[in-house]
Amino acid sequence: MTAPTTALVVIDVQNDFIPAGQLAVPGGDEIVPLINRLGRSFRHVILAQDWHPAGHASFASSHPDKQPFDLIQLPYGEQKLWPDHCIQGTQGAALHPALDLPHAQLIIRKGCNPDIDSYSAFMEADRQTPTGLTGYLKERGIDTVYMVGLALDFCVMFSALDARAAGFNALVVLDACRGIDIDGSMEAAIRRMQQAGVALIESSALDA
Ligand code: VGL
Ligand code: ZN
Repeated sequence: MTAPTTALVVIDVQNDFIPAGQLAVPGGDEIVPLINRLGRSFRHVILAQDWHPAGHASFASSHPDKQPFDLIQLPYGEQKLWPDHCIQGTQGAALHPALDLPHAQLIIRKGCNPDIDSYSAFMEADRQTPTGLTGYLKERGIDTVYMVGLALDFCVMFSALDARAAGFNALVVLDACRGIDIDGSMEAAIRRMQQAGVALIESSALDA
């Protein structure tokens, strides 16, 4: 069992992010058994769930003449556009059926504001609106967060950066993540996380 001051945060392991989903992350389903196993050694498990209303600002379909993966300018800054995904209440937004973490106590749903995206489980893309996760973790006396899930180069990275910014020790378990990897996003994500002091580890380091 890891220390009671540590938590596992499982990011966006949802049907739309696994192969055959609307925004498939290659190999996204391969990490589920490992996440289930890791989860057993954490007292505190938190799930993040991408949870958009239909017509969300991050969907290419919401903008005339735009395609998925185009970049646009929104009031809070640059936004990459995605295929419609993780629409509230749909099967695509549901957690992967093989995810087996019955002791998880909190599900943080994010990206719910129709006008603002939220890759991070801590803070929306306007960088102003907290999800409440920092307060939850602090109230529970947690100082260290391990992160796993999808996608390494988007939601996992931004969650890990925000965990550091909020003063937590942050570790990303690389073999329990998969990335989208567009336009060099994977390499850039690894570099940004290293620069921010996020520890990049393998799950074998947790078995010790
Ligand atoms: C994600 C793109 C759009 C993710 C969510 O979970 O990494 N990526 N929405
Ligand atoms: Zn999304």
